[in-house]
Amino acid sequence: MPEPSRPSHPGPTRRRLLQGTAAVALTAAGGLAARGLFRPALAADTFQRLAPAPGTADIGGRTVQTWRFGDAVPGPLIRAAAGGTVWAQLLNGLPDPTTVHWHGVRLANAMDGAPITQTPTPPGGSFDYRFTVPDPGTYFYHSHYGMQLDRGVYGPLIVDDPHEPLAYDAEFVVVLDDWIDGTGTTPDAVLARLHAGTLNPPPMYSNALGGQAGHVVYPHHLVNGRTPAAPVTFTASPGQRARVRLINAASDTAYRVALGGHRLTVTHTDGFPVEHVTADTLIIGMGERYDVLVTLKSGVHPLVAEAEGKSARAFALVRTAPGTAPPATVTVPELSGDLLTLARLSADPSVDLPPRQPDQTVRLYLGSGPLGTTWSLTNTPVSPPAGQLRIPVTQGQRVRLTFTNATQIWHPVHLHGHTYQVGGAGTGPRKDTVITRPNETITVDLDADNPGEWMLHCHNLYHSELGMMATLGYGATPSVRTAPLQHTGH
Ligand SMILES: [Cu+2]
Repeated sequence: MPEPSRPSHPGPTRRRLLQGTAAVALTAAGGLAARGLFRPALAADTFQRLAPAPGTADIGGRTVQTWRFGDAVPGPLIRAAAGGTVWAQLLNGLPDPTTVHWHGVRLANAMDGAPITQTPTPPGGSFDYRFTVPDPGTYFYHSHYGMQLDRGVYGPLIVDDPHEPLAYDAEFVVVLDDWIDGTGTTPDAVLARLHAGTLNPPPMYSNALGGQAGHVVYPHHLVNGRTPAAPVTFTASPGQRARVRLINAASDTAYRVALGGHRLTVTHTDGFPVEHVTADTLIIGMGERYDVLVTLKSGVHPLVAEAEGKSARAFALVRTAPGTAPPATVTVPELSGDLLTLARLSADPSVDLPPRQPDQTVRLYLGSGPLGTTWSLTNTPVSPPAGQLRIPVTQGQRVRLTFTNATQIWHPVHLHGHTYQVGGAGTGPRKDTVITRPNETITVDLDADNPGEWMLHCHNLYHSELGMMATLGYGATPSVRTAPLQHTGH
């Protein structure tokens, strides 16, 4: 089992949570918003029934046929307190097998919902996920089977800190997604074309990630399941401080996020606190999360998430006063303002890894086959080995991984069950998903303290399904049942 929860010492910039009450409201539009002085839910344990099934979803302006949890996209908000237990009962109503992965959570290996550590639950079958959530933060859950994530099989997961050091009045949970399912094609059909080399090469729009932006031209980009045609509205009062929890649940799109007329104070990434830094805008890759604080001005403000390098946008509104809402096409100067970079982020000292030299360094290379029809994550820059790479580690080791991107497109590299520190102990942020740009090498350190077999993969779902994945496993050989990783063709 994982170590107990990390200590949460309030830093000098933190304030005790003010006393008060809050009502977490699910708006009619499907948005997740809070009103009034915010106090996190402190129920230690939570139960949720998750019943993924085919059906329709109203994404704002159009209804699509898709696969999703419940009757809406995203799935239900699951909320627990750190140290508590999440019990989620999966009832598979899909025509394919499925699993539920708890992205970013340092949980017991058997509960990870990866198809390598559990037999995917067949159609009509059920599976009980029951695990402790040790670390507070912003997470999400999603199917880890085939292309189901890029349909709509995902939802937000918030782990509250019983000793929350931040003070804020409102909370907005903002789930971003690129949407193509039910619009005349499916993610599986797009994947098949990418694999066959018949997908048009991605346009090379200028973007801050370098190289190609993504492969898929999505007809819609969503905030909490809504297109810009019928956006979610988050409500609060002027002068209130809102905590915005940003989750990128997309499969092939990074978003550049800004709130018109406001600066963002970045407090967390991937659930873990960072030393506070302000910026006008930030880029969030697939699988990443950012928490930001904003002190809200009076008015109706555009919350925009530009699809980086794709000339499209997701859009929502933040309303603190009566008035006319800005159109979805409104110019937001912050988008071209002060952009947060990874180099500006450092972990809050309370979550720094202890100083230590790595016991083992593993150099990894992100590569691609001809025309991007296959993708790889290997330990050699040439002639990828046959089969999937398994990285053996020993419990108690400090492990250093380097990711060298030898492709023309960026990759968000995600490790299950662990939160590494970018740049090594005492330097960058703690993260479980890190953007690696073309020709860039990113170094991360982790403590091998959670035994099992864990997936390490690109969180571009098209890349991971076409081979850009490996496993990090404890011991010389797998100690648990493992299965082939790929499920293309479903
Ligand atoms: Cu990738």
